[in-house]
Amino acid sequence: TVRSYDEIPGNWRSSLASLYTFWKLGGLKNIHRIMVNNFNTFGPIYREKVGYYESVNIINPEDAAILFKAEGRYPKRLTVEAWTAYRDYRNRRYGVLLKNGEDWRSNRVILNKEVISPQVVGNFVPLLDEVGQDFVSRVHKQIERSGKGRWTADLSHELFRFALESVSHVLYGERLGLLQDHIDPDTQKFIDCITLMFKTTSPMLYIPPALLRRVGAKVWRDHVEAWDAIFSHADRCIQNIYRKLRQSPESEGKYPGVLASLLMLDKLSIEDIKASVTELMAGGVDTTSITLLWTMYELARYPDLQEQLRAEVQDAWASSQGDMIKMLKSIPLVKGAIKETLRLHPVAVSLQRYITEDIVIQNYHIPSGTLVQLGLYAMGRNPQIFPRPLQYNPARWLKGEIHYFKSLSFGFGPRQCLGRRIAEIEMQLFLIHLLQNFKIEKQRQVNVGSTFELIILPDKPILLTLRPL
Ligand code: HEM
Ligand code: 2DC
Repeated sequence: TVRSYDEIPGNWRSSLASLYTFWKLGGLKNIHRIMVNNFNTFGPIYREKVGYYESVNIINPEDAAILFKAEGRYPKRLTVEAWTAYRDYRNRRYGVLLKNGEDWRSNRVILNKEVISPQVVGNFVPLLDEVGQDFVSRVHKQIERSGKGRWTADLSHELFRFALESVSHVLYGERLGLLQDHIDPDTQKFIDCITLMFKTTSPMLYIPPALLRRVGAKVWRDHVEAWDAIFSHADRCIQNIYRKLRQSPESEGKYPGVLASLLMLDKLSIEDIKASVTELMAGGVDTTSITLLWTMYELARYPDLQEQLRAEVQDAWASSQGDMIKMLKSIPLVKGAIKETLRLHPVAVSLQRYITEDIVIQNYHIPSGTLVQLGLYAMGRNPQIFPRPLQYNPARWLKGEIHYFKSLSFGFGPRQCLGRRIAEIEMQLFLIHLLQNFKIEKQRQVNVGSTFELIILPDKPILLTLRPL
């Protein structure tokens, strides 16, 4: 017989007990490890109440499948209230990230066509390839300048610029020029504000932003300042394209970028387009850059694996003869490496849905309307799900076996990451060019852990050395 909802294990009855584990394990910055700990204590399902929201947490791929089958026609995630509070406060429209219901769906369907459908992603390849090549040129230049035949640096800042340059090229069909030496201060501010925006969001998962706003708390003020800078810079970029398009709508058959395509399509209001394009621009910076940084870190730790990937890339290069679309079809190990990075270092600590029908998971009844979270970080490190989980092994994604609900780093279904294809192509092309040009090395002793600042980040700077082959 099925056990009742109230029998689900967990500290949910006693907020004090959960607060205690939360505090003991380092709280805020450790959510991912607290979740691992909770699964170890309670098993594959537990109920919890943290801050102002209650949820049921699951970890198994088979249970994830049940969850996503019950997500309904308008899948809804946990609302990040800091983000909606800012939009309400400044009277700015929600984009696809924050919309729900029919409004979300109608916008998303149109955006899908321009951002993630197979018919358009081919257009992104040359744009992203160009940025990848420029990154390599920039590294060669830095190596030359150093006079040491190598370049050692915390590459995160370089990767932020690379990522913003990449996503902007796709969105606007234009280069911003972020891989040159001089960077415009407004753009640097935009980059810094995205990081600040994420960082100031996480405390507000636990303390309602409305409250923080009323007492004039610093996190709220910083958060508003960050979003203000993000919106004003994105507005300028969007306005610029809009103006050009009105002056000369002819684009001579050249792919004009996502924004111009959406404007010409004329199916979404300008305000809706602006809101979603701003979200895409802001969502395109820290996510791919940090994933690439982790990948370089892992490849530096495993030099033999790095050589294997390089060999794959060189073979693919020889057989595709510069046809990048063809090339991208023959690098399974590089793709496996990206999946493997995201297994160990996911951007999102969890995936969540409000279920729209009653379900049974681990023999417990869960009523419709409940917020159910899949612990993505915990799942990626669980030995029952991924044997020898701490080993970075891209080949585990190659074998003929099916990875039923195990590859969920970008979410699932109609509400999955809208930037997924941009992110994947951008990261694949980056790694291709990097591996073709440089050896990646790191200092031996240093081991890097992770910290939670809304997204999962390295807990210390990662110093890497790039050496020409
Ligand atoms: C949503 C992961 C890069 C824009 C999401 C979600 C995840 C995710 C897990 C939630 C999906 C769900 O609930 O099922 C990632 C990862 C990235 C990445 C791992 C790179 C390594 C990007 C990029 C962009 C972007 C480059 C923009 C170009 C978005 C947007 C949503 C989203 C707009 C909300 C979609 C909606 O609610 O309909 N992402 N993301 N992401 N992501 Fe990404
Ligand atoms: C954070 O408990 C932890 O892709 C919370 O590009 C639950 C939660 C809800 C939504 C998740 C968020 C977590 C992590 C960051 C995500 C976000 C949805 C989209 C966002 C995963 C897991 C992200 C990084 C987007 C951000 C776009 C934004 C900057 C405009």
